[in-house]
Amino acid sequence: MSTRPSHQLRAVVFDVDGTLAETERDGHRRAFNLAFRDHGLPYEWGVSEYGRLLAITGGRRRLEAYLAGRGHTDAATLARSLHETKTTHFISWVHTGTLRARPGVHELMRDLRDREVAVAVATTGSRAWVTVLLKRLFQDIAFTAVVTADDVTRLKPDPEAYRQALAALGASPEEALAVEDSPPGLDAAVRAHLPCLVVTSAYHRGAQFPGAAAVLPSYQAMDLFDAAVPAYLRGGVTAEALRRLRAAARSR
Ligand code: XBP
Ligand code: MG
Repeated sequence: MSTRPSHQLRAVVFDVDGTLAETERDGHRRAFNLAFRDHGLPYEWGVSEYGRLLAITGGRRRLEAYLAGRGHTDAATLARSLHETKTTHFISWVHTGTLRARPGVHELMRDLRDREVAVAVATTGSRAWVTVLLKRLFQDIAFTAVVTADDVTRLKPDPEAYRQALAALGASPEEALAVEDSPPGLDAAVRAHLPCLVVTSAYHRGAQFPGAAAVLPSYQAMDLFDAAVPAYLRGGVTAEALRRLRAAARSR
């Protein structure tokens, strides 16, 4: 009789912004501010203000809500145009900037790959820059599925991106694990019934993460990872580990 668990982990679905790299404060925020400048608009998003605006997921929606709040009657059209400019700035910054993957995440992906666990992405960021960033930072990782804002009708915290990723992977929620950094991201994963590991990022350090399977401050040291993640995860994320993660999440 085989001793293998019946449902081993088959896929890990990573969020991008905040989870794979600290892209928001000095990346997207700066690109939005350059777009305001290019379009002759008198706006500049500060670090704290931008943190509050992150509650609105999706750059174009974020812009539109902000512009509507400032009385722009053409907020939707203006947001679309600004977002295109912002995306161009962000892409050139990804190409030339000093953007780095969060310490430890690439190693985690390689471990998963070597264990034949599929690696995928579900993000509310735009495909135009997401593909560039993945290629630049994780060249040796073959992402089995990449679901972006362009592929869904509803952004996180809606579960659609995660559901699409699972469909593309051919995996059930029990066979997958989500990795997120933010409350809307966690909500999206939980609503798609995936257990979710939260690795908090700069903008979400103090947030509450009800329903998370585990919450870590970083991927950095494997010993920290081992200390914070329950022992049953260390032998691989098996069906039993996922069951226990779910039970731990429910008891929070
Ligand atoms: C990320 C987002 C995105 C980025 C900006 O959230 O909401 O809007 O802030 O990228 P998550 P775009 O990490 O939960 O996916 O301008 O391309 O939207
Ligand atoms: Mg995120």
